[in-house]
Amino acid sequence: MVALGANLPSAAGTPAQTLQAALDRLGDSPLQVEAISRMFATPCYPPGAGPDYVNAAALLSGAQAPGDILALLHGIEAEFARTRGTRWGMRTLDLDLIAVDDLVLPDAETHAHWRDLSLEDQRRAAPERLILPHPRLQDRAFVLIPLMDVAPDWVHPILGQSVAQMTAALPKADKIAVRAL
Ligand code: A4P
Ligand code: MG
Repeated sequence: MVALGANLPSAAGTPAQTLQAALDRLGDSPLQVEAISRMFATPCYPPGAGPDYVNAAALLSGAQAPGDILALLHGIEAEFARTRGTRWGMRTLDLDLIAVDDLVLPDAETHAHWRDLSLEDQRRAAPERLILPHPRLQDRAFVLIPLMDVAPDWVHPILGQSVAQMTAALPKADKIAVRAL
């Protein structure tokens, strides 16, 4: 499962056009695109850090190792001129690997560390190793609502909750702020 996000125009066009172009690139990659969500307009998190985002999710299949999938995603980000400046800064394209089946990487203890980080520490620290599932997935309407279109029944291997259950647990205000384009 991959989450796509953009809040700045790129050479491919508007954020929605950039996400479509990135999905086309995934279609040309060694991975198979099994399902694509609708696109959603979502308020920037944290509020005030930049323009609103367009977010989407895709379900892919393939035999690649998780690290190779992330490298492929980073390669596509680079093609769309994503530069890494501030953490949570504005971006032309962000591709996050949300989960690979029910894999937990690198281990449950490290996962708990990243999941439980205070907001302050989240701003300061970014993991150098691949963490799966993505440690913030359960908190984010802009990830979960697109995932509802492609994998509502996927169950988080640590939290034991499905995408549908995690979505139901989000604050109502977060959910109504996410609008299908
Ligand atoms: N990394 C470790 N695990 C993963 C994973 N599962 N998926 C590493 C992707 N990357 C992973 O990521 C930082 C480091 O985490 C990398 O070295 C990577 O190898 P990054 O993509 O360089 O930095 P980032 O995108 O700023 O961090 P991250 O964690 O992807 O940011 P977030 O937390 O996803 O925030 N608001 C709205 N409405 N919609 C959005 O899409 N996105 C962000 C980005 C902020 N606000 C947003 C949105
Ligand atoms: Mg990212």
